[in-house]
Amino acid sequence: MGRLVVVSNRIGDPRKAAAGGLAVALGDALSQSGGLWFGWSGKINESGAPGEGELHMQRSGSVQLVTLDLSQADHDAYYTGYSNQALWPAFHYRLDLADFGAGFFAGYQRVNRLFARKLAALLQPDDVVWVHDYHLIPLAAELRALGCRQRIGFFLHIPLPPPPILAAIPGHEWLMRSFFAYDLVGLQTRSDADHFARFVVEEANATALGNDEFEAFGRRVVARAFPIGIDVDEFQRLAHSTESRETEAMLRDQYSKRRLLVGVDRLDYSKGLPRRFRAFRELLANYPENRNSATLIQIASPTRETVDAYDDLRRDLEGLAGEINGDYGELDWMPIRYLHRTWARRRLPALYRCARVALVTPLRDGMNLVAKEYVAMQTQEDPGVLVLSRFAGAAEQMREALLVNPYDIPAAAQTIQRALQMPLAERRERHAALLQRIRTNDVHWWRKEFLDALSAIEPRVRETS
Ligand code: ADQ
Repeated sequence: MGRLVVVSNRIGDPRKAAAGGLAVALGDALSQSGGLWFGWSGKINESGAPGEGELHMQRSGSVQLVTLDLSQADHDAYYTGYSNQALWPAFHYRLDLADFGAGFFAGYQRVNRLFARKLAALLQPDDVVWVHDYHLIPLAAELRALGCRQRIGFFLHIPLPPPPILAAIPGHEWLMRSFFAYDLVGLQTRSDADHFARFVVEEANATALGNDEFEAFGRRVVARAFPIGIDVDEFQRLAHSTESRETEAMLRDQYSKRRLLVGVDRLDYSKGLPRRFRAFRELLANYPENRNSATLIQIASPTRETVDAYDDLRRDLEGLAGEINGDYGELDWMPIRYLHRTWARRRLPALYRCARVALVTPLRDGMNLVAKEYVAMQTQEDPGVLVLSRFAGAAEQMREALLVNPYDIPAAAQTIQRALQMPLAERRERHAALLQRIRTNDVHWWRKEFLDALSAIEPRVRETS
C-alpha cells in the first residue's frame, strides 16, 4: 500500500497524550505507511475571502500534519451551518431541528472544493485517501473533478437515516450521488448500511451487484458496515495514570456510602440527556430505596454553543437537575451532580471504575464509544452494568448490555433499577461477553478491516462508463 492520507474536519496530533483512541489508531496507521493528515486548523480568519485559506504544515514523527484556516463566512456556512444545523440533525432523525439555509449549502460545497484543491496538490499517484465524516461527503467528487484517480474511502461516524428521512433533505440526490465518487463507503452498523442500500436502489436506481457493491451514475461503490471500536489497551493504561488513580481514590472516599451512576456525553440533543434525567427521577420516585443513595454524575461537555438548539438544551438540563435535587436532595446527598464541562481523558477511567451503572441512553447515535470505554474499565471480579439505548449503534454489537428505549421513561427507570440490583454472577457473565467482543473488534481491527477492504478495490475498474 502507498502512503495513507487521512482527511477529517479536525485533525488530531497522534503524539499528544490527550489524543483520543481514534487519533491514536489513525496515527498508528499513518506512521506505519508514512502519511499525511489533512483538515481544518480550527482557526478562523475573520478578514479571509470565502473559498480561500492559508495552509500550515507540521511534522509529527513520520506523519505530516497539514491544516487549513477558514474564512469566517466559510466557517459559518460550512461548519456551523450545513454540517451542524442541516446534516447533523437530519442524519440523527431530527428533521424538525434541521435548517437548510441556501447559504449553508453553497458554503459546504465551497469548502469541500477548497479542501480538494489544496489536497490534490499534495497527493501522490499511489496514495490511499481516507475521508472522515459528514462534513466532507462531497470531497471525493471534488477530487475526481480535479483528475484524482487514487483509491478514496469514506467513513461516516454518525447514523445514516432510512430513505424517507434522507429524501426530505433538499439536494439529497446530489448528496447521494457524491457517495459514488468513493471506492468504499464505511458505515457504523448493518442497519445504516441497509439504509444506504435501500436509498440508492429506490431513489437513484442503483443496481445492487452483490457483496455490498452498487452501481449508479457510471461508477461502482462498495458500502458496508465497519463498527468502530476503542483502543482497549490504551484505555486500560490510562487507568494507571496518576490523575486517574487520584480521582478514583477521591471518588471512592466521597461516595463510599452511595451507589454511583455515570453519564459522559457531549451536550448534544442526540444524547437524550433530559430523558435520562427524567428516568432517574422516576427511579427515585418509584423505588424509594434509592433515595439518599443512588447518585448520578453526569458530565456533559459543551459543544456547538453558537447553535440555538444547544442553548435550549443546556437550560433544560440545568432546570431539570435543579428540580430533581430540590425535590429529593438531603443536606448530605445530592441525587444529580451535573458538570457542564469536558472531563480530562486521563480521569475518565476513574469515573467509569467507580460507577455501578453507566447510563448510555442516546435517542440516536452512530456508535457511542462511552459504552465501550465503560465496559473496558470494569473489573472481572465485580463489574458494573451498562444500560444502553437500543438506538445507539453500539447496541447492534452489545446485546448483553441492558437495552432500553429512552423514550419510554418508566421502562428505563425499571431497567436502571434492575441494573442496580443485578446479582454478581449475572453481571460477570454479561461483562465477560461484552469485553471479549470489544477487545476483538477494537479500533485497530476497525482500521485494518476498512483499509484492507479499500486496498482490495482496484480503482481503474471502478469507472463503468
Ligand atoms: P461523539 O458524538 O463525540 O462521536 P462518543 O462516541 O460518545 O460520541 O464519544 C467520543 C469520545 O469523546 C469518547 O472517547 C468519550 O470518552 C469522549 N467524551 C464524550 N463526552 C465527554 C466529556 N464530557 N468529557 C470528556 N470526554 C468525553 C461521533 C459519533 C458517535 C461515534 C463517534 C466515533 O456521534 O456515535 O461513536 O463519533 O465514531
